[in-house]
Amino acid sequence: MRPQATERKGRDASRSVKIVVTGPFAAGKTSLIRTISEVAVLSTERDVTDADRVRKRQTTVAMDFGRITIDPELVLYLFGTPGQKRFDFMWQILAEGMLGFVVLVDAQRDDSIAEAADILAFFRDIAQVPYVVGLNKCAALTPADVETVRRRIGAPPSVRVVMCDARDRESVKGLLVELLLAVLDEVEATAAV
Ligand SMILES: Nc1nc2c(ncn2[C@@H]2O[C@H](COP(=O)(O)OP(=O)(O)OP(=O)(O)O)[C@@H](O)[C@H]2O)c(=O)[nH]1
Ligand SMILES: [Mg+2]
Repeated sequence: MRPQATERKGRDASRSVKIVVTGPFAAGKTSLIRTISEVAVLSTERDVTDADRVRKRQTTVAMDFGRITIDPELVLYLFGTPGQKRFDFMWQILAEGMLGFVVLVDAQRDDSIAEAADILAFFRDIAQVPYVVGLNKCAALTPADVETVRRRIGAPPSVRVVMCDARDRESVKGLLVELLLAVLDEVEATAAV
């Protein structure tokens, strides 16, 4: 799938791009988009009705949508996916036309890391676009743990794996900048061929 961008011509010419935030149930995807969005986030959260209810009362059932202006010429539209497997039909729909994606994981939980590996494999299969891995809830992680999580998720050494806090604006900004750098790396690599 080719990266897509729309360009508005004129005095305030700006480029808007689509970024997807995916990852397992309760990784912090909705929190991340709410933390960084400059507009009220459109969320589709409903009460959790299955066994996951002990972890969290509400879950995303379709998508989250937010927006962040990186500079006057670059606006990111952020789409958060549902985490629960029963809504995975939305993943492919939301991935359409994305420039890149973030895989967010609850780094405290083995099951979240295992699920993130499956989700990453799915997204890599449907879209050959740059991505970063965000390790949320990472207070107890050491640098060695980061490498262990990288291996378990199946991200190669060239992929940025970044500790983050989805509730902290600067941290989320840092993660998105890493994604944009990954996009630039790819542009440069393509130009060099
Ligand atoms: N400790 C900690 N808790 C967090 C962090 N980010 C989010 N949370 C909490 O973890 C839970 C994750 O919530 P969501 O943002 O709804 O997660 P989600 O990935 O959108 O979940 P689904 O849509 O259900 O897949 C919430 O209770 C948050 O308050 C973080 O960086 N650290
Ligand atoms: Mg959510």
